[in-house]
Amino acid sequence: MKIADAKVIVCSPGRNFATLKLLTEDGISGLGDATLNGRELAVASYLSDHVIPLLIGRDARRIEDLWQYLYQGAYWRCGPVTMAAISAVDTALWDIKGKSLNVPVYQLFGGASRESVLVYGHASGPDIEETVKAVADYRKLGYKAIRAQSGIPGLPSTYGVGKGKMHYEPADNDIPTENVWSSELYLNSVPPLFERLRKEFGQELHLLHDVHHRLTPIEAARLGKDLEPYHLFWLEDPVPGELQQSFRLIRQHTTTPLAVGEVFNSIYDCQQLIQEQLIDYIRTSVVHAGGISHLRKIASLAELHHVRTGSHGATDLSPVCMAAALHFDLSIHNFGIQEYMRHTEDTDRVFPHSYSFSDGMMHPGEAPGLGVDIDETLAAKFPYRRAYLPINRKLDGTMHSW
Ligand code: CS2
Ligand code: MG
Repeated sequence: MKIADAKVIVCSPGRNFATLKLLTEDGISGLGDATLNGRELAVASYLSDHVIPLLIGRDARRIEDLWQYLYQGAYWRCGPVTMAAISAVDTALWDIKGKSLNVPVYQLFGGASRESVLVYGHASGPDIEETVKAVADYRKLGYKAIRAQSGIPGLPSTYGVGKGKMHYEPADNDIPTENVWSSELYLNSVPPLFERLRKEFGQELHLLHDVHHRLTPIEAARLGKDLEPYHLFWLEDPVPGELQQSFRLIRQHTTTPLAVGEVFNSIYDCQQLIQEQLIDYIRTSVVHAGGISHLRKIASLAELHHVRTGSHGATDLSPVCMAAALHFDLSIHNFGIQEYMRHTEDTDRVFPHSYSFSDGMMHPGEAPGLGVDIDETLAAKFPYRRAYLPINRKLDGTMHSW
């Protein structure tokens, strides 16, 4: 089953997506998401200029060998561009394998470990009361788990607080928007938000919060401690994740569960975090951490150490990634939760899919392969538009992590 053709489709039905499409000599096609928010064309070029020439004529059934060929063969290991490209190839090959055997991809990984997959969505508002309303709207849709972010009194804008009601798109400009940051103002604003949310919604609803890597370890420890009475499902990305051992300090001070990993590219980025049980949830995604094959290795390491998964699933992860994530989530034992931010209607029309949402849970569907397609004619009507993620500066103008 040789790979006969391959191409990268870049489109922007509401936001930019880069998608790899592989075609075998038997006429089976497979899709992989290659989207790297704000740097989409770098991955498209990596695939078109450096990977596709290596794929033509190779056996599409040898997924692990092709993964190692691209990973070890590049000499230059890891990094978001390389790993998004490898992810796309890996995902497309699993899609082809499922279709060739006429089974949904999750059946290739031991079948379903659960009936459906718990997901969470983002509720946000400019102030606490608007955030309460946004959480209520998500509850009406059936969500059992909701991430809550609120504007910070005294700061004009904050990353993570969406402008619309149900959609959230942080890449908003053809030069980066600038947000202003103050850890002091932020740390004072978050506990009252969750106090209010618990008062309004009781104990049953799962509540999550994303710090977006903006605190120091001791600040994060304070926040985790202050939030303990409100029993968060998790506190996400409390500090920049590069220094894995910095989580030791946070861990010493708080029982609030910790989640990290949306910007990680490989198992080596989270090895210490998992082995020392410094986190509770690993958030690596199919598209940014080496595809389904590599994500399964991360999940296996995590399972040994009682760490569960909680894959990134913001709007910039395409429906192809969403489908792949759901097959992965349904099959592994140590699944925790899946992030699910809805795509625009245009995106859903460009990528028709078999996955579905009902009562706060999702299922990948029973279509062979991933169960997602791309309408190339429609995709061509939405050309690429340069868009960047915002940046963050402290009140005195110093660049800050967001
Ligand atoms: C966020 C995302 O979903 C999340 O948890 O952190 O908004 C993230 O910042 C974007 O996906 C970046 O592309
Ligand atoms: Mg996040």
